[in-house]
Amino acid sequence: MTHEFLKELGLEGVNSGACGAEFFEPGGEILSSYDPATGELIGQVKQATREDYERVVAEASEAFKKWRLMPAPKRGELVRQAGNAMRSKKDALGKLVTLEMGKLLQEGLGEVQEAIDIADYAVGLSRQMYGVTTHSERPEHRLYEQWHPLGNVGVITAFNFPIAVWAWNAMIAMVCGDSVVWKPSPKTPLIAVATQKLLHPIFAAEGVGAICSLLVGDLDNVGVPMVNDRRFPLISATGSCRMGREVASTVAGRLARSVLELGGNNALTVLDDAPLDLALRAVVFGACGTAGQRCTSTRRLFLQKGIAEDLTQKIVDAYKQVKIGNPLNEGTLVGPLIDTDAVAMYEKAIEAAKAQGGEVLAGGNVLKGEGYESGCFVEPTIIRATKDMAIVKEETFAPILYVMTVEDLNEAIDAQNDVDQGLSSSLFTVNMRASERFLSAAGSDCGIANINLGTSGAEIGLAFGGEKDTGGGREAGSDSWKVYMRRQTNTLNYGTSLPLAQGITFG
Ligand code: UN1
Repeated sequence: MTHEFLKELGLEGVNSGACGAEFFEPGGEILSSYDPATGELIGQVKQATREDYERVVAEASEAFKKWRLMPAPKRGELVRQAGNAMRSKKDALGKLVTLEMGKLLQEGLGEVQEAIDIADYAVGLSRQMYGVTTHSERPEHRLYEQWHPLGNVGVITAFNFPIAVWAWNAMIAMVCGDSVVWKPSPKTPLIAVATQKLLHPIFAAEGVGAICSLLVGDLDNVGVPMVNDRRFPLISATGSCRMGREVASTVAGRLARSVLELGGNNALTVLDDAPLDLALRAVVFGACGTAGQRCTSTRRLFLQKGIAEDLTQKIVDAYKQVKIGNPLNEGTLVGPLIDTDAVAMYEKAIEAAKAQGGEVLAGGNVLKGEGYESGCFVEPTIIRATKDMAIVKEETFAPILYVMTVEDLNEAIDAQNDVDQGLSSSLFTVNMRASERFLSAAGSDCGIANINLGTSGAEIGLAFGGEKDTGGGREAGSDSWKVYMRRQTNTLNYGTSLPLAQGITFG
């Protein structure tokens, strides 16, 4: 099938996957990108070699020297143009996200909107990167702190949010005065190339194209060198806990910073008093949305015993209505998984759940036949489970929901927190004491804790990220920007003597 919007995005033939000061022809192997819904080839990208990596990083480092001196609001002006460029191509970019990644068109468009939102946020931020001043204990001295650009930021993104998570990092890092080198997932290279083609000219026109760089390439040529490279004072990586552990230890080994956004095993709890219609919709969106491939997808459901049977039945009934198919088609609610490896993990998790005593209440099958030839479609699945089952504590990047019954909120909080990951969590209740308890220091241990809405679909205005094995990183809004800058404490003596701090007299 030919897709007109690919041309609109400048994707044709074999696209270059290397861009520093400008796009150039890299020397690596050709990477093919397939539509997970149909198995059809969408496009191809020529990957970067180790030499291409060197060229781009050298150019990014050079561009940083100029970019860091540009006044932050001026940098914000270019980021404003970047946001507008994405706005002008929202439709085409959203369709490409859907085509290449497999999420619904509504979600593809929503993801591009999230990238636009963070660009808008970054523009305002470019005038608000405040440092504090305070009173010196010494006479005629002034104390203040400044935030300076940090350097090159390596941004390693996952397939599931192929543009928004890059934008969370890139838009903020850019107004902070950093160079951004993007290593996208090899599963979604085209959206990265299209975004780069769209935004790079804005920076190139100012002679700083390489502050917005791209390297499509494998681990050996790009990923591993980047994580080890002292020219990157910050690596921001999204992906599995296993990947995150390697990034964390390597980056820490060279005493640099990492921002990690790793696995989640997000729980939603519904108490007896909860608004059940809201809970039902939140559960279905949270567990089935993006075919369960969000870091924030709902994976565990704790139901208080009074409503457990009834709500479980309603969710099972709702799952029967969910239309599985091509995500570009209207009416589809669940698209494909990213590839057949993901399907294999789905099957493995269901087998494990059954072996550990779980009971499949809905779904559980890989779909075959017309419309499902790519082999990537699976039924969203509900499994009645117990909280001590080992599989319940693992993240499987697929639409599998484990349902468990609890006595009360305390039991739910304990069970919810009794996993390695700590990204997102939700409680449904109208009881003020219960909600405050859930949000208290003795409540949810996650980076995100919601009341009466689902675990996924966070806004960009506050920080996004999680605790424990989720990696501890924070991206997007609030004061997440600080990690992209270096803090300098300044003490200034405008007097004629040299008093020492702490009252010390010397000589
Ligand atoms: C992710 O899955 O990596 O909160 C990011 C959400 C989205 C971002 C998810 N705004 O579900």
